[in-house]
Amino acid sequence: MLRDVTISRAIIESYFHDLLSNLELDVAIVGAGPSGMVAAYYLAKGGAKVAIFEKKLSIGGGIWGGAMGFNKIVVQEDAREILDEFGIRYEEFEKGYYVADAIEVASTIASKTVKAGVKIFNMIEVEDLVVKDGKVSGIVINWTPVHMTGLHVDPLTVESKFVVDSTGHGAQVTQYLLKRGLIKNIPGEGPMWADQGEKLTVENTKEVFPGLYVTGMAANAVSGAPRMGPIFGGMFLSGRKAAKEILSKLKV
Ligand code: 48F
Repeated sequence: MLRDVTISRAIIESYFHDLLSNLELDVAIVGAGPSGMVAAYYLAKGGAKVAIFEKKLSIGGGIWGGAMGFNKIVVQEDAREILDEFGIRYEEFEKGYYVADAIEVASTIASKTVKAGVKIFNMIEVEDLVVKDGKVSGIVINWTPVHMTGLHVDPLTVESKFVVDSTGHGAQVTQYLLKRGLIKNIPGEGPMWADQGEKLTVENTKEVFPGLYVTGMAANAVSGAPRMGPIFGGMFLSGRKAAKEILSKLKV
């Protein structure tokens, strides 16, 4: 006979084992959108200990709905090799424009990322950063429902050598530094311009404060670069670039 309490014990022991073993990380990624998951995948492949914290119940960020709910995304030539790396199928619409099924993209990236060794904690919101001696050295986490209900409950912290702000358009994690006067300005993203937005999201992927990287739309929001809509190559390339740079710093 199945015991209800054994089911509970299995979940609690397994979950808290994972949580405890991810309290000290090489890299804490905030946000399980395309840029965050791709960064986590390459970091894990490179041997880093990495976990993603996602405030929503579902992961995937802005991938699922394609554009206007038409669940297809477009990827340009530069990023095609990342679709190949993940084994995502696509069709060439016109030279240099590849179209993929948004559901396959989100589910495949998520699956490969988890199987590469990344633990994804959903329903956990990063509400602040740990900053010591002028360097970001961890994240402050709380259950999303605590924030939603406005309950007065103190958070926990996770220590990490690097934090990656992959929170998308709001650059929510970098905003915590702005609020404290530790960085001067976050101009926010500019109006739509796919070509420039895609180039600049990769260029703007960088360490914006010691220990804090930005990727994807957060990178453009922090630098005032354009949004780009339903083309995703820049998100993937940004995640890969952040992973490469962080891996080389971790080795140093
Ligand atoms: O927005 P999102 O998909 O970020 P991205 O990787 O990709 C942007 C594209 O989806 C699209 C686009 C493509 O051209 O413009 O918008 O830059 O994913 C961001 C994730 O971060 C989570 C949020 O729920 C989403 O899943 N997130 C935001 N703030 C927090 C957070 C937070 N404070 N703590 C944890 N997760």
